[in-house]
Amino acid sequence: MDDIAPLKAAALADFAAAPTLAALEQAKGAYLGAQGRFTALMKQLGTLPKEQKPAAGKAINEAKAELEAALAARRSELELQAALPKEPTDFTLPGRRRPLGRLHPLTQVTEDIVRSFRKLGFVVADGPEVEDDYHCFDALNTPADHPARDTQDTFYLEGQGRPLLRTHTSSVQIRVMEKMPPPIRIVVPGRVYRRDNADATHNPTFHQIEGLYVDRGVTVGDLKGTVEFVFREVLGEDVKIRFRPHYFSYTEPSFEIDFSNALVKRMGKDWLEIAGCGMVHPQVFENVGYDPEEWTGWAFGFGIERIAMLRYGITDIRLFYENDLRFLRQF
Ligand code: 2U9
Repeated sequence: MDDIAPLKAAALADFAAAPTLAALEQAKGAYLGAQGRFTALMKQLGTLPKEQKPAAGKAINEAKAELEAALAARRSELELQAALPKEPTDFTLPGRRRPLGRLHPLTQVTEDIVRSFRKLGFVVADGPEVEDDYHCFDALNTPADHPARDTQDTFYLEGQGRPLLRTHTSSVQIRVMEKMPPPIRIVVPGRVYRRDNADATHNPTFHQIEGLYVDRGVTVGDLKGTVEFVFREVLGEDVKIRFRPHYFSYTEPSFEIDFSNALVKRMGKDWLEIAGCGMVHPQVFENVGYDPEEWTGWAFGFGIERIAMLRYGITDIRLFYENDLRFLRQF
């Protein structure tokens, strides 16, 4: 009986100290194998006087159960250790799999246009899609009786100050000029809303990119050169553009921009209308507190869907919004 406790303690210590599964199996053999020290102790049981056997047998069985439990615990500990990587793992390393998914074609076109304007020193500006009459229309010299302000053409929301969904991103340029003195060189990509009925080329929401350049002595020549540079980058070297006189309330003079390339020719046309632009109206400068005698500037606007449809030869605008993977996977 006196031998059990020290032997058990020695076995538990050896099991706990076994550094590997193999060492553990060896330690197990040393105590519980055929020639093991604990097995030898159990063999002594037969030599004991009859009255001592039950107590000694019980103590030995309890000790043996304890040793087997300790063995099992140490074994699973060592198995877990063996399964772990030998080197510490750096979870910040890039994965080996190719990135899943891709950017929507409208996002790709937007990023290409923005990248091109960045080369010329433009920065991106952003603003709210829920606007007020002032920033969307009044500040842009668009009078109260202008058709754009009709509830048939613009989405008005309920709430204080007659909020509306912006019909163009021009309200962002107004907000930037209200906050910052000239010179200004910004592009504003974003979603806009118009009460157009959905057909193959119109949708109640679409995306625009508009730009604004304000400095001293800015000319229509700067405008034309910039537009030409960007369209060549986005739609190809063979692109030609031309300006046609037009009317916008926020620019004077105003132009529509036509462009031409091999694709347009293949459509059986010489020119395709693609954007609008002009020199910022002096009244708009007055409205934001810029002196129109000191500052001149130009602005342009174009629809991103329209550019993307031309670039990829897409004939139905609704494909952009349906999230059909058979369509999206092609870009
Ligand atoms: C300020 C002053 C002037 C932005 C401009 C256009 C002409 C234009 C259309 C193109 C296709 C909208 O998406 S579309 O339907 N835009 O023709 N946009 S000038 O003029 C501005 C903007 C901001 C402060």
